[in-house]
Amino acid sequence: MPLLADAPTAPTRGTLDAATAAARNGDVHAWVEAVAALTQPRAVVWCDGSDVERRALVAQMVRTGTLLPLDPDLRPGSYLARSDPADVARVESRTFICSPDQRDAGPTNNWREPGAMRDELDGVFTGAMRGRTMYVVPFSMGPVGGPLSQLGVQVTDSPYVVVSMGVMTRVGSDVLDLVEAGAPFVPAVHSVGMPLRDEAGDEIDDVPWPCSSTKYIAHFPESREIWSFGSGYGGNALLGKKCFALRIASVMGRDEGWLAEHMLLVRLTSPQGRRYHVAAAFPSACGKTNLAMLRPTLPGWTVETIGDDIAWLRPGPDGELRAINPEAGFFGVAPGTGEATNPAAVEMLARDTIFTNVALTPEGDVWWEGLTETPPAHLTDWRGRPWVPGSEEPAAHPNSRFTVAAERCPSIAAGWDDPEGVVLDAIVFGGRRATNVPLVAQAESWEHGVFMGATISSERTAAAEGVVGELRRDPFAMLPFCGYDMADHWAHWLRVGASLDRARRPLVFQVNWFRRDDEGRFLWPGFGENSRVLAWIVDQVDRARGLRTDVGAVASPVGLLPAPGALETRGLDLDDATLARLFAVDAGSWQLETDLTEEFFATFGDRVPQALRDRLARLREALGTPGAD
Ligand code: GTP
Ligand code: SPV
Ligand code: MN
Repeated sequence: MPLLADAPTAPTRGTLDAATAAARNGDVHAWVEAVAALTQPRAVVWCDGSDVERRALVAQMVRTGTLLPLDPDLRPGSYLARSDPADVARVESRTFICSPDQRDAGPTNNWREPGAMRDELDGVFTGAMRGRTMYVVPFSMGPVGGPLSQLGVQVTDSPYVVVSMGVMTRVGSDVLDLVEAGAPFVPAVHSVGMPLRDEAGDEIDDVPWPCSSTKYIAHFPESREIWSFGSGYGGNALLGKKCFALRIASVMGRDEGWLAEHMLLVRLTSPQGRRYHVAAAFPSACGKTNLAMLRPTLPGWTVETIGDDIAWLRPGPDGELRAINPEAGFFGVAPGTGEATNPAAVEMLARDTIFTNVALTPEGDVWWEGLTETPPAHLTDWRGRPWVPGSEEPAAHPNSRFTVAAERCPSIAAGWDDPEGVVLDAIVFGGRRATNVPLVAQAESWEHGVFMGATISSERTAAAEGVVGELRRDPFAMLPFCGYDMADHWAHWLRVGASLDRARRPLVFQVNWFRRDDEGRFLWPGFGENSRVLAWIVDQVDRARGLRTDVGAVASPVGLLPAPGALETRGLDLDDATLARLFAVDAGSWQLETDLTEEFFATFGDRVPQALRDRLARLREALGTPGAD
């Protein structure tokens, strides 16, 4: 027994624990009071999500220089925000999963012991909002009150975040009514971490984009809490998005039998008028928004948008898998968005959009790399500096973004926000791979599909800090977003699949738009031409259902590939050699991939489901032993 004198002194903590206790009791008012006692704002404002409120906040941000109004004739209702140059992307190294047991966070997350993290957060949040207004934002992920929806309340000291949350989620007093009546909610606390008064009460000057060099994006899966400090950037600060709708929701889904995924959702209609719903998971900046808004080049097909980033999937009463887009807007990558690549997005961004870190034209409009082929002769770059064509750095930050309401999307599907969701026919996994991975392959079974998802690797993009282009594993495109052990996530997928009706279970596919030739050029034209791949995917759905009897696929070691002629390539400027390269499966390189997969699996220890180990063994067998021919 330790002597009393040796016992560690209890940490002197402020009121962070009081906030947690109030949230656990479901008392939103006590929670807000406790957060205010901790962060010491000058005022507390309860938001109702109204247009009057939005206009007032926008006007205030125009005065403080946070938002620059664009020319109302060129880009009505639209604004440009320039972030601090050091606050432009998600900070994965400062993102924490604070589960009581480290094993539950798994090897892919930064884990912190919850008590230790609470102590640290208590320190940084104490007085963090001094001199600022604290806004209380009640929001719903999914239609308010829907059977697949969830509620949250975010407090924040950033008007940019309030207005952005109003676009990206359903904010309103109807949500607060539900919460006050006892509906469970996810408590989410956000501060930019730059108080306007010091401890002595002396004033500190504000800046257009306040943030802190100290950052915390902390999640407590057990109490479903989110605490975010120091950043104003999308995924770090709009807490309904990655923090709630993926990290916390994935844990809810694990416990309740559903799935929260980094997926777009589309409805396809064939020339015969048959409708299909497809969900696709690609890592950040790997083409979800583009595929979600695709304008098919194949005659007679239509693609309508349901969601572009997050989908919640839940088994329905008849053994089907239902999906909703829990968001209400799009926070999309600007660079690369142009008339030739994504005309629907260009049309969508014509008005009522907040742009962050794009370039400004002398006329008061926006520009980014890829919007037009020829850049304007003079621009102001994303940091506010003069820019001319040929300048060393890009005019827009590579991770510059637009924030716009889903309703603005010209391809938005009728009933996209149906609270019951849509029934999924196919699930697609993808990544950005210059080599090896074929344009499209179909999984032989649900288990094989889970193996495909579990083993995705992709070249890094600018959506998060890190070296762009570096290859990394990004299982289910959820590496930075799964709130629990990734291998448990795979086991959960196997369980959910087993609970579905076999005949109604979605088919699973893998795609790669990014394979390159020896000169580094993309082999596949991508964008609207991806409709050809989608058409093959849903043709395979028809074949599985006995609606077609022609041969659609041939076996390969890595899955079923389109049979000769089954993928419509007429009208494409694509020779047979290029087509062959798009589907080439090189046994030697794939043997190396399987070695890497084995190493990757080993990092999860015994939590990797046996079904996935079996699939790896089968893949090796199918590839043959290297050298033995
Ligand atoms: P997050 O919002 O970060 O999750 O990204 P996302 O997955 O929605 O990616 P997005 O659709 O915004 O695309 C990112 C980049 O990839 C853009 O610069 C696109 O132009 C480019 N891209 C998208 N689809 C294709 C494609 O089919 N082929 C090629 N070559 N590039 C593509
Ligand atoms: C992503 O990085 O996957 C995004 C942007 O969609 S963010 O909201 O910042 O996560
Ligand atoms: Mn994303």
